[in-house]
Amino acid sequence: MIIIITHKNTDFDALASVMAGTLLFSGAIPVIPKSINPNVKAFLSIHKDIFQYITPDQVDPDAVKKVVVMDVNKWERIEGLASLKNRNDLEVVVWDHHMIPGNIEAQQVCQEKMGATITLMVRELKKERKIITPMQATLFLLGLYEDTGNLTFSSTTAEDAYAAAWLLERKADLSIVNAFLRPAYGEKQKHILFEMLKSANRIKLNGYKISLSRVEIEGHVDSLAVVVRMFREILNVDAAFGIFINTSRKRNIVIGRSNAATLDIGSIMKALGGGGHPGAGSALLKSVSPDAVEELILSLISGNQISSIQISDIMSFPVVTVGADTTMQKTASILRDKGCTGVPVVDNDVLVGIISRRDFRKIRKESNLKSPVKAYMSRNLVTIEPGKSPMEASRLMVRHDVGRLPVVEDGRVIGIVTRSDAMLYFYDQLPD
Ligand SMILES: [Mn+2]
Repeated sequence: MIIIITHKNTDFDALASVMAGTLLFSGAIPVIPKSINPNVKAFLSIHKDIFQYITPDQVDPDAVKKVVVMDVNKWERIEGLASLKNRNDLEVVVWDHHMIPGNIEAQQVCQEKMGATITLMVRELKKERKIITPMQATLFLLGLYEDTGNLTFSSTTAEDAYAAAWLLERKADLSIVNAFLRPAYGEKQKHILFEMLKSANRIKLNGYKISLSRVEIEGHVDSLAVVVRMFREILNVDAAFGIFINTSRKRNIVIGRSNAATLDIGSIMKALGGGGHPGAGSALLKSVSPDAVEELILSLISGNQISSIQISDIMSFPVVTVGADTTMQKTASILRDKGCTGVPVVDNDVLVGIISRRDFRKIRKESNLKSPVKAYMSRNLVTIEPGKSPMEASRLMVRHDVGRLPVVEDGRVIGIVTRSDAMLYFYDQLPD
């Protein structure tokens, strides 16, 4: 007997990969845990006849000769089939898009960094020229869109998008996808969201706008990640964290969501003993006070682990400057020689203005070129400190409509950050 299994709290990617597996491993029986995501539960309640499967308690472990593991590589996350772990005559195959090390030892592993495991399965289905039904295409697309946030998470690869196109060609139904990806958001969740909004604080840290909120919850609540996502969207911050305090169980669940490519929630949660993706993650903290949890999160964000890149790392220096009494003519030739579009103007080493090519438009006649630069420079100074983040720099540039920011430390100009420095930084950050 060949079985295809996946992780507890089965999501669409896991379910889709198991079902895709049945097309690739003929005769293999899909096994779906009893604990599944609320959205997946809703989907299966309608599609049970089409996507048939058995639960782990219906499997006779001794009869299993081969097991195909989807979307996971850790035994702890498998429900009810722990005894398979110790079988040394078992053939094991793992398909996974998470690159974290696991403990399921397999003879055959297909582990690649992708937005979703189903993308790896689609590659195989394509290769073997399998024909899939529109229903299957719909489920596979649900998995792909859920794990990639409709192809927007930074973990999304080009192959994910090609796989989505392939599934759409095979008539994946987007209205079904939309209906089931819509979060399970009910009265309980609404109540928690309102509580979160009441106790929300907004902090600026390391150039990011952050909001944290603590809420006490009773028992188990589904879809807290959805609540935190809505919370972040409503407050329009770069990252939001919900600390859900369960006093009766003496534990705190921390869920984070980030919209800033450079603020990796997954790595913050990993530091707290949990995990996740750059955009979303969670951790479970037992017997740690909510105060301590909050402090930990803030120190991780402000600490160097996350945004280790500071303005001083991307700025250009030494800076070309001109004195306030330099003539416009001389300034023009400096700009030309150095290939800059603007330079800071200093008076006795103190920054007094900025002169850019744009300011030369104010020149009306030839004789104006003899005037000192201070007559034409912009005195509206927007500067940045070397310890700030590139994110903060881009915000300042947008807000003040300037293309360069002198980097000032103790009143002295020590460098300059231009729009292109910031651009290069953000493009370098994109995962490959
Ligand atoms: Mn997945």
